[in-house]
Amino acid sequence: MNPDKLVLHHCLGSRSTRVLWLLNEIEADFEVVEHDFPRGLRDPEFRAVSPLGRVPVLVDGDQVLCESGAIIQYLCETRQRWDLMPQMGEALKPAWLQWLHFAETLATLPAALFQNEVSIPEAERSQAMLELDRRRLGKALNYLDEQLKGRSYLLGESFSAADIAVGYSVFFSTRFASLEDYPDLAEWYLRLSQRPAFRQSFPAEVPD
Ligand SMILES: N[C@@H](CCC(=O)N[C@@H](CS)C(=O)NCC(=O)O)C(=O)O
Repeated sequence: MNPDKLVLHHCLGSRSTRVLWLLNEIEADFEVVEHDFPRGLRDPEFRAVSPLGRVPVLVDGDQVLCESGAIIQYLCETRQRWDLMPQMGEALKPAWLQWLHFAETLATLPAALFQNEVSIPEAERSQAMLELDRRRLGKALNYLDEQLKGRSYLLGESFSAADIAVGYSVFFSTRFASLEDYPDLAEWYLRLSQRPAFRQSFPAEVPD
């Protein structure tokens, strides 16, 4: 492995897709180490890099980062991609930060539903919890739909890395919710999915 190259530990369709998408957008020089989900994440060699056994992990020389939001901000700052992240003091910076972190507020909802599906035998699942998470997911998607009314991207007319962070969460959400009920959100997501870097980063079955 070339020590000068960025290394991304990735699982297909997981939150590491955010980082892969950003790396593809900025045409960075990077290598991907792909792991099978979830078994590959238990590998002792990977655990040495990521003690919690989660992806993404980005290795940049001596720096090892393992939160997708932090990695997005780190890459924008170190690569000075102010087109993708407003600088401190710019009017849109607070909104950018808010969306970057909202991405995880949203992603935890499909993540909870997914965990239920894969880790808990059907008879032991709490229908009340599932219903609560489904309702919370609908509420978060509705909020996003309202915020996107009259704008092309989260910050207005310019695409930014906040669209990447939240765009991935919407991709994950479509496993449990239809975007048909959220027209402005659906249009924005379609716009994102037409970007070449999106297509390079997601599994093949994303919408046309
Ligand atoms: N907040 C973290 C969440 C990372 C995370 O939970 N990743 C999932 C994949 S989407 C994972 O690696 N899960 C493995 C596990 O829970 O064992 C981030 O945004 O990077």
